[in-house]
Amino acid sequence: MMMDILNLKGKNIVVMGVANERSLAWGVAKSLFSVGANVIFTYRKERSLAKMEKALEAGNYEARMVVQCDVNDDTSMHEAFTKIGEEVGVIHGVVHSVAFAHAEDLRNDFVETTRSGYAFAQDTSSYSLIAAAKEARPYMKEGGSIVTMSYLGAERVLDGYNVMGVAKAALEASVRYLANDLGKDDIRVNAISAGAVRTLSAKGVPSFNTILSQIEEKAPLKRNVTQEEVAEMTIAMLSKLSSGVTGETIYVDAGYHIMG
Ligand code: 1JT
Repeated sequence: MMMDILNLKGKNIVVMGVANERSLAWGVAKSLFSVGANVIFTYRKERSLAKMEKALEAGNYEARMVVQCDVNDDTSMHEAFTKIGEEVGVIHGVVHSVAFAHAEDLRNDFVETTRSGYAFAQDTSSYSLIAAAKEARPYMKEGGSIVTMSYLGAERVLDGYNVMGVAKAALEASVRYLANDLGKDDIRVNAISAGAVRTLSAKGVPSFNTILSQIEEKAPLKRNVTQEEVAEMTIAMLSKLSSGVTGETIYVDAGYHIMG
């Protein structure tokens, strides 16, 4: 069968960052279910758990495990991955689709960023990948793949992205350093730089409609990308299809980033 070339059937994949059915992480989870992977979810808020349970039920999907995990807390991260590792034995993949910053840090000029707002954005959106890699590593005994979600604001100045841009820059650099460390264990680490997709994160962005129409005008494909397209590239990066790729940032953005 076609999906056998992915080699994801029966593999244990941890998905972090489903807030609702629009989440990029939820798109990845749906694709993982469709190729027969065992999906293990982590969530922070009870509200996210409720939305996820509803989405699982609506799609008739069965999670292998659902575990609470606060990425800002070392103990919580350690306990979550210990629970997962002891239950499933081997972890084959981790999808890190987690970011947060305080609203005022996206609203005010970047120069006004506070020390605490900077630290919070970095801790939640960038350090959390390092912590996830550290905690998952002991259970990734058969090699594996770690994929995180980034955004163009990591390397370009996008009005309003501000402190998140700096956090995504650190995230993409962390992908390279983690790839170097974990390569010896046959663990690959990559980022997907997703084009703008209307998710919960995008909701608080007043200029989001403008961003979407600028992409439609300018991107080579003359359109925006979908949750499914981001999910399918993530599946490719988790799968055997990408076995020679690590430390990379892959753009799923209708080609927008190549334009001047
Ligand atoms: C966060 C937020 C991370 C929004 C995000 C994000 N990654 C992408 N977006 C959407 C976005 C936001 C802005 C933007 C373009 C896209 C909000 C909560 C914190 C984490 O401006 C050019 C601001």
